[in-house]
Amino acid sequence: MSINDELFDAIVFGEREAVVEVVQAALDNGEDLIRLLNETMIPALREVGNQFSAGEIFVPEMLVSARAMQGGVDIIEPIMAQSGHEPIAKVCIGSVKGDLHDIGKNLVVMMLKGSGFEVDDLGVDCRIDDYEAAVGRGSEVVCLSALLSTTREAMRPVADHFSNREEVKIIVGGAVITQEFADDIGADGYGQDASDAVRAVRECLGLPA
Ligand code: B1M
Repeated sequence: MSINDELFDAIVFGEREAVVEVVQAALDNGEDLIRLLNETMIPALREVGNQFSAGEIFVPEMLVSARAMQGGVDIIEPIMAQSGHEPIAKVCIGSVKGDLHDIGKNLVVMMLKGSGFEVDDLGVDCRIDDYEAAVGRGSEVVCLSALLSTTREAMRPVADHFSNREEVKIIVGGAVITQEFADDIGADGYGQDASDAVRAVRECLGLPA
């Protein structure tokens, strides 16, 4: 069994210790961790989602897989987050009100930090007040993440709240978000995945790609 198959199965079956072991070994061997993340770890969680949709597994199994995945992300995060430069700008990010999914958001945090931004991570189930407080702490960009069709509408009041403040930019993303939706709620940008989120943040601040 290849290291990729082993890691894929360990996430699907929720074996956190095995995930940690394989990712640590990959790190020690100097493997490309971003590739491992994109080509093995994220597809493994997609498979978990497919099994959930098909009624083959239920929320507890999804949760165990998510914890196993996070075990691997926790190893990758500090390596990716080292940018070694003065922060380009401060941004905040949170999963919107009612949304408890945070793995994708954590990957966006990782990529933003690795690209030189200071990130105020607000966690999950964030209200307008949480974003407002982060802007008060100096965030120039408010990043919103949503994974559920039922929670994406929670982005709209946040975008409305900041709509007449030119200095605060709004970037949205997550599996249920599209460019059309971003335009519809008046967001300043949309990121399709974690690296595209960095592109969108840079663009809304007028920074070169
Ligand atoms: Co949930 N869940 N879940 N879940 N879960 C999904 C999202 C689902 C698609 C599964 C399915 O049905 N196939 C489905 C949503 C359907 C829909 O609304 N369209 C779903 C559901 C229904 C639910 C519950 C309602 C289930 C229930 O209770 N009956 C419930 C809701 C809880 C809540 O939030 N209130 C629920 C709960 C959970 C767990 C807690 C068990 C767990 C989350 C644990 C955690 O996050 N700590 C969980 C999981 C693990 C999933 C799946 C399997 C995996 C999500 C994930 O982490 N993906 C998911 C199925 C799937 O994704 N196919 C599913 C990997 C991650 C790297 O991708 O988060 O998309 P993603 O992030 C990407 C991009 O979206 C983007 O970049 C990331 C990296 O590329 N991105 C941004 C994200 N944020 C961004 C912000 C940006 C830009 C890009 O700019 C600001």
